[in-house]
Amino acid sequence: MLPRRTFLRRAAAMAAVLGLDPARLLRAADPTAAPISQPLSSGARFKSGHMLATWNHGIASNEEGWRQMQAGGTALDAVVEGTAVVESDPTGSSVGLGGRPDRDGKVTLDACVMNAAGDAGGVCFLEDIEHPVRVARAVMEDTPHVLLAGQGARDFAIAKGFKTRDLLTEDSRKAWEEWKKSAEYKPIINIENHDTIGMLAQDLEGNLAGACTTSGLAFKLRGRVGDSPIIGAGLFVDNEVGACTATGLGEAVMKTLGSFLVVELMRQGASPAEACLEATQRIAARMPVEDLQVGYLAMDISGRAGAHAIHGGFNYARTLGQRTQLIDAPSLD
Ligand code: SD4
Repeated sequence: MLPRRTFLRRAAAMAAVLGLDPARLLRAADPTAAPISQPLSSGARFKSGHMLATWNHGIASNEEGWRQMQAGGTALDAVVEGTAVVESDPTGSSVGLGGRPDRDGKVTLDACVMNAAGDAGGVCFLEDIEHPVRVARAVMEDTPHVLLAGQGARDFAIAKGFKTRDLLTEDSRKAWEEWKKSAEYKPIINIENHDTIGMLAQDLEGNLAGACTTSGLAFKLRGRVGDSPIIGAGLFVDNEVGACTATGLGEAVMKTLGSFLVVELMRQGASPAEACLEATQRIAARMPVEDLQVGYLAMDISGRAGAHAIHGGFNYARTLGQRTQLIDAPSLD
């Protein structure tokens, strides 16, 4: 007998060839199959608190997220305040304060959030505000829009009471001066530059939320925006299925709409690990990947987690109830 997932995939492919509605074919062929819009993979909704956050700094994010949930906060509170901790850490060289500047020496920030209702907010090319993730939340909650950019995002943040500050630390300024000596425009790709925080949470009610925040590629062309504030690319949350976030070279993630892809694969029955693997393979099939890194991190509503990267070196923090582990993601290498 075919494994259920293989059966479902083949049935869907067959439906496409025959020009049929795959959901109807699945129901006709397998009376136990859920409609295609329902999660096929999951069991019961997990309700004990589950958080995933990219890279080593994810531990600090999850600790704050756990505090938020213990105090009655939602998954959204957990991811916003969890990632805000990393935004304030001056040692993180690709998030918030201390983030590496663009090639003109300016720190420009990208972030987005998504909640269990499917609401979304983001900011991109934002300057002088330490917590873009909180501004992204305000865009979601207090405007009819999804994404504010540049000066407009900065004006909005100030109107909302956010204070401005210089985000270029001495360390970042020195790194920029060193980079300028090479006199050749080349952004540093993420294999070494590891701090973008993508965080996913499922709260004690079983609801999902996600946040992603970054200063993007070091020494990028001024005005460049990556995947991190783009819903579906750097982050996607569907409270009926699961959530995914991305880290790495944003251009590769945007061209394949990676986080949306991972959630849709989970909807069709893939586990978080299988979906992340397939999304990295999708990139590798379309472009040379020797010099680029992308990592995907995902959870589903039944409490399963998974990750996959193009190259080794991507890790993430997982908190399940009170237990936190730092886990190395598998890679295509
Ligand atoms: C970007 N995806 O701006 C971000 C960078 C990143 O860890 O993830 N760094 O392309």
